[in-house]
Amino acid sequence: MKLDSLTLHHISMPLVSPFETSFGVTHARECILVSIQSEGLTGWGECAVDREPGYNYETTGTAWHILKDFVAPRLLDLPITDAAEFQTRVKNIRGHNLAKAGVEMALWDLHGKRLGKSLKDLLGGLRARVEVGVSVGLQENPEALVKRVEKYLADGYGRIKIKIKPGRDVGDAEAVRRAFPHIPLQVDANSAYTLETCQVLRPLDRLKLLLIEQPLDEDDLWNHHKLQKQFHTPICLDESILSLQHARSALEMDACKIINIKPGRVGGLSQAVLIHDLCRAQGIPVWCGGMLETGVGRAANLALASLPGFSLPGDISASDRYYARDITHERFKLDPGSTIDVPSAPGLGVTVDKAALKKACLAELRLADG
Ligand code: OSB
Ligand code: MG
Repeated sequence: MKLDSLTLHHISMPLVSPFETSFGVTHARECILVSIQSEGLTGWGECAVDREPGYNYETTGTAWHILKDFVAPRLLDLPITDAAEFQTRVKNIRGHNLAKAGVEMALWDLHGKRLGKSLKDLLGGLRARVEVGVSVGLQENPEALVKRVEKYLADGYGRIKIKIKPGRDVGDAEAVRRAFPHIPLQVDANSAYTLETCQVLRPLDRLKLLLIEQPLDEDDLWNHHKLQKQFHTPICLDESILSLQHARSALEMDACKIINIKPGRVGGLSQAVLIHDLCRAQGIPVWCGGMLETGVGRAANLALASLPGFSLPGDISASDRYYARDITHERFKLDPGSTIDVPSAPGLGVTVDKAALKKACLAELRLADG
């Protein structure tokens, strides 16, 4: 199909409460939504970047530049059919996975709308609803954390993840475990440790955690291997896995026992599916991570998590855990059994609320051929 235009929407979405990790505090989520217009249809995608390069090197600023100056020109001058062709077109743009993934998502949405098929069906998803958990940011102190966890459990979340950082790790995890001896619990360090400073985490091995997520630097696969030998608890990689090849290497060197798959981080849903397939073939559990997405990105995460290898609950919480007003008309709600329904309408299965978009918009740029 020939694309008529591609529009970038830089938006800022206030969170219902600040989200603190080892790399900083987020009060409002900034990201870039991409809309693609073609043959009377519009496809939407979300670049899960943030204002600051805390999670990885990409920001709303870098994504804007890469999309405007390099990705859009490769799409607008020639017709394009699908995600595979998109990946070929952008192959000589190194890195910038979050930026690319947002455009790929918009193409998937468009493709689904043209065929009248949901993204879940296009990707080969099997489940109509997926099991989810909640990611809890760092709180003032362990007591406040226990209170916050108690509230999410009361809301119906069946799996809790807490963020940790040096000085706020074993004490926090022990407090939650003491208060709730039997809940499925995991921790996420977002690369805040080294192999040396990680030794303080040894007591975590007695807390029956599901996993320890990304303790070391993203480029430190070999030390994750050494660390995994020291811990019984599975190490799960997030930031380290940017491609199918990274996943292969990590598994081959036993750098982890579980992989967190985020479509943005790996450059798109097509790569995410390939990593899922690899892990499934090797019996490695995967789960769908989150980046505080709006309803657009959340819809894609739900579709991805409906694939059969996603055997652990995803970081895909209900809309009200993030935003008082989301960017989509549809709001995702938590159902019994700690599940959320996977959208079944064509494409992503969500519609963008134009008034909400206008309110959240910081900048908009429409790019067309010629
Ligand atoms: O490391 O998984 C992470 C949010 C932003 C950036 C990185 C991460 C997270 C989360 C929140 O943990 C997951 C979510 O609920 O979207
Ligand atoms: Mg993580």
